[in-house]
Amino acid sequence: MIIKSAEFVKSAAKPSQYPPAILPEIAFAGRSNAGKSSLINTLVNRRRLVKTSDTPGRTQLINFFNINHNFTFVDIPGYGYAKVPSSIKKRWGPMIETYIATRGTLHGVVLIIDIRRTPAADELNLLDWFNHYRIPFILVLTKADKLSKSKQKHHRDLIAKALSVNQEDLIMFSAKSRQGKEDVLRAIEALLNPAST
Ligand SMILES: Nc1nc2c(ncn2[C@@H]2O[C@H](COP(=O)(O)OP(=O)(O)OP(=O)(O)O)[C@@H](O)[C@H]2O)c(=O)[nH]1
Ligand SMILES: [Mg+2]
Repeated sequence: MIIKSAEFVKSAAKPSQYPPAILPEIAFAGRSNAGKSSLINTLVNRRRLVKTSDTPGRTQLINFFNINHNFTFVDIPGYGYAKVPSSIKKRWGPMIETYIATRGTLHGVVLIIDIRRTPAADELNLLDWFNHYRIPFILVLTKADKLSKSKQKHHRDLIAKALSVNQEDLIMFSAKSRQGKEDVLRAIEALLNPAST
């Protein structure tokens, strides 16, 4: 898949603010600071289409991006950052669950996990939602550049066990080295066109 164009469409908190449900959608979810926005920028070859930040919890609304005038990437705010005000934390769960539950054009979710962290209850809860609402998902371990190749494999093994998935289901990725970019694009293409794979 070649990404030729990427444009910000809008930010939304609730369904009445979502753009019209026309194009197929791929959403990017994960813990705050995991590297969701960086992953999207790498995939679309743009340094700053999506704002990234050293301050976790900066992305607090659902952001929609038109890709190739053909489908939509959706940057979902991260969860699990302690310093986010509790009023925002309380909004997060319903905002995300409503999006996942009601967005008929949602073809799949890319769940992004920092390769150095062991997934916790938050990740398992998200996977429960995906299964409950029958949303296909792919799993990406990002910041792989922070570990040696042998440590990458070791951590992939630990994360696979924690999530009860096969190691092959975990794509290793780095926004810095661009390792895994083509693998992620291929997996997204399969989510967009399930019949052709
Ligand atoms: N070394 C390295 N740093 C990364 C990588 N991906 C993201 N980062 C850094 O991690 C920090 C957070 O990245 P973001 O892409 O903003 O993370 P996010 O998941 O969108 O965070 P929120 O929007 O706050 O939920 C930034 O300082 C990035 O530069 C990566 O693959 N390698
Ligand atoms: Mg972000």
